[in-house]
Amino acid sequence: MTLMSSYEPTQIEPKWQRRWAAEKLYRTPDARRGHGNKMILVEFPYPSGDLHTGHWYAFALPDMYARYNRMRGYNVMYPIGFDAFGLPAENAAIQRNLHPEEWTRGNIAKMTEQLHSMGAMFDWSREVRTIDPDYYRWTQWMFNRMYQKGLAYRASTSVNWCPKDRTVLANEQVVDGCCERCGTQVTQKKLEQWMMRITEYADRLVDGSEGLDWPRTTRLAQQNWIGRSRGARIIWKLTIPGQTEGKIVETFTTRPDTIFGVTFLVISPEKAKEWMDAGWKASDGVKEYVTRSLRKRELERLEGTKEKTGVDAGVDAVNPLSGESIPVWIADYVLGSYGTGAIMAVPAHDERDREFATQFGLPISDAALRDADMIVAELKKLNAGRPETTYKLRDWVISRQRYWGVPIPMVHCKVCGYVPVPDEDLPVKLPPLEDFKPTDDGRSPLARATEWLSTACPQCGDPAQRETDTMDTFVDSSWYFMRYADPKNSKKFASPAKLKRWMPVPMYVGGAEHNTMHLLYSRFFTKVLHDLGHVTFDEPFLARRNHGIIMGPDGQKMSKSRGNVVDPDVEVKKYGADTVRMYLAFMGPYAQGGPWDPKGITGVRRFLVRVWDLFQKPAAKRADAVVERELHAATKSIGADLETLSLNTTVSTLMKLLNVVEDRTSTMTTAQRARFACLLAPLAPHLAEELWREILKKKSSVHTQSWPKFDAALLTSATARIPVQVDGRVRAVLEFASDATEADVVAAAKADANVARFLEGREPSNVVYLPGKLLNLVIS
Ligand code: ANZ
Ligand code: ZN
Repeated sequence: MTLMSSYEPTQIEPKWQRRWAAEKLYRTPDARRGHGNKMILVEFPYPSGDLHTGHWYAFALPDMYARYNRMRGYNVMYPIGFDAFGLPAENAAIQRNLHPEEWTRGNIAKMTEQLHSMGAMFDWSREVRTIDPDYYRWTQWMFNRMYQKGLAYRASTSVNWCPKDRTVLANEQVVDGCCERCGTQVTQKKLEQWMMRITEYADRLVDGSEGLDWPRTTRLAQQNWIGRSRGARIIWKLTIPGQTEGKIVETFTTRPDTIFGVTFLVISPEKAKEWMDAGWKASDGVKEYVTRSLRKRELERLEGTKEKTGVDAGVDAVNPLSGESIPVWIADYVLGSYGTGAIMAVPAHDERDREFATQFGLPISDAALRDADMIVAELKKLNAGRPETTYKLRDWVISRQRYWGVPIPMVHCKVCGYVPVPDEDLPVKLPPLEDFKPTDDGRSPLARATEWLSTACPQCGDPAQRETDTMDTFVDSSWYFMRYADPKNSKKFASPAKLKRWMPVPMYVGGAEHNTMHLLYSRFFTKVLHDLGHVTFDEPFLARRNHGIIMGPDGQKMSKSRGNVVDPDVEVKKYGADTVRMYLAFMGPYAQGGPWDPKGITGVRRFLVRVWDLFQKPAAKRADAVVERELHAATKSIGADLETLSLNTTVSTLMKLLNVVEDRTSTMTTAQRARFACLLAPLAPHLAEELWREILKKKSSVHTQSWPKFDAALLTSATARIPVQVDGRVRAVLEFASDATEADVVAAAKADANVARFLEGREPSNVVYLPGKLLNLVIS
């Protein structure tokens, strides 16, 4: 009698984590003969200080996919790193009276330890941290390449300004008019900023997204964000009282076919202001209206429910095709920043125009629609218009007036203007600064690093000053995945040979919140590097899958104030990492996420205990046919489900398999156990390894095994057609239930008339039976 030990993940798991590290089991070579490379990418975490269930969901589940791919024969890289610059770290540091560097590095250390408890196949030797000068040197180098090509430039623009964080925000970081980070209402401010010319890539970013294996919602989100509209620009001659002839206004429309239904034009308050600045003598009413509307935020102006406001400009325009004279109005439902900042109003076809016309008693015309192409051709002939495409996308403002970021590698010289820091002088290291807090005047705190600040102009040698703005952290994360291919390279951001081996990324798993910014910026960077000849691909991520969000047990977003936070460290202590992993997989479709269910996790834990107990029993001598068929079926369906990240069904399939085993024989042959351990390996890597090496006494890791093969013929139906031979010659083909035993098959064969004829009453000297496949009765 053997003494049964109990399942103790707290002992098993750290043991294997140490062994795997010592054996360098998850080090990924740049190439492995006969194995294709596959980088399975997850979004590298922001070192907030604590690994939460969301991180587990984001990393432990793709780890199953990564492990499965490895067992399928790929040389899989599952890399990890830290996106470690940025505002939240800086704000947290200010709150705690710490330096951001101290805070960030401490968090990285803590999170690294927590990540180890997950038992994921991360290749830590390739870790990338955006705050390491060895990394951001290349972020700066890329900035310089873009500067050389005019893709990075400086311009004075009206920017989103968060008065609380005292920094510029990208449009993408403004949600409902408020700062995405702190919720404060964002204001507009005119500032000189460094920008990236992403608009130059607008068309390619739209068109390139079509061919990607991405969720449709993600592709649509990008397309909407870029907001390409095809239409026409139309030029209208104006009659302005008291002014000379020759003035015009241009409108942008997506509906040139409606031109005969135009009953008035509307210009934005911004356009009106432009006219006034250029000498237009507007009435007091107009002046008052323009001043008032320019104070409103864009968002308020767009809200459809509010009453429309406007004022007659006292100017007339001439329809270039009908010759009709129509009034020009000023209204703030027309935006200054889109199209030409002026529209032709067609109240018969456009909702907003109709509301406006009704409110102000302007005419509505029922003129027929025309053919859009013909209209545009006619306008072109008259020099009164042309086809035009507009975009909602704006150039990317990358300047931040904050400390904790990559310094923009520029020097300002009184003589030469802005001069890039030469490549050989990179990185421009972030100076250690005691007082790193932001200032109210919008000057970057780096201006206080007086010693660092003054330098010589790289061009003329005169005393000059360094740029004090730092880069938006989205720049840092726009290329990190490439660095994984060659993380230690000091000559290039990555060698072309290694990039070729690993890029583009075949599978990128992450959160839907990155649908626009991060994914769009990474695509932009990749296209730029491609055009400059540094990489051979121009899309970084061939496939993308989004994961859902884990809610608290109450179905609400986890938050400390609600008291519904599930701490993975606590769960791991209670149940073990394998249980937490498998439970997260089990809870529902990966793209959906859902609420944490304390009962659900105990169910998964019970399952693993049963697996453990099963392996404590002696192995069977002979394979049970039903168990065998179920194993084949499970091998097939778990494989197919892992392939598509349908992780919840992989767990239920394993549970079903275990039920069958327990119902039939409560054990398996040694060979069947080995296959079972392999099926378990991606989901519960520690337990599978324990069963594999300690109970089955195998030398090499279960994680380096091949995924078991399944026999499709066994699965096609519940019955099998088995050829029956007598002395190697087929004498009958008989149908059996797939779980028929050898004895069943032999008995039925003997009873078959034709088989009996060849047996001539003799007892076979030997019986060869290949389960479910063939029976040979040997008589001679
Ligand atoms: C005439 C017309 C008739 C229009 C019709 C639409 C429907 P998207 O698709 O978003 O690009 N528009 C143009 N510039 C604008 C601005 N600065 N502020 C507010 N509205 C503006 O929208 C393009 C349409 O939005 C344009 O086509 C214009 O109205 C309006 F039956 O022109 B349309
Ligand atoms: Zn100079």
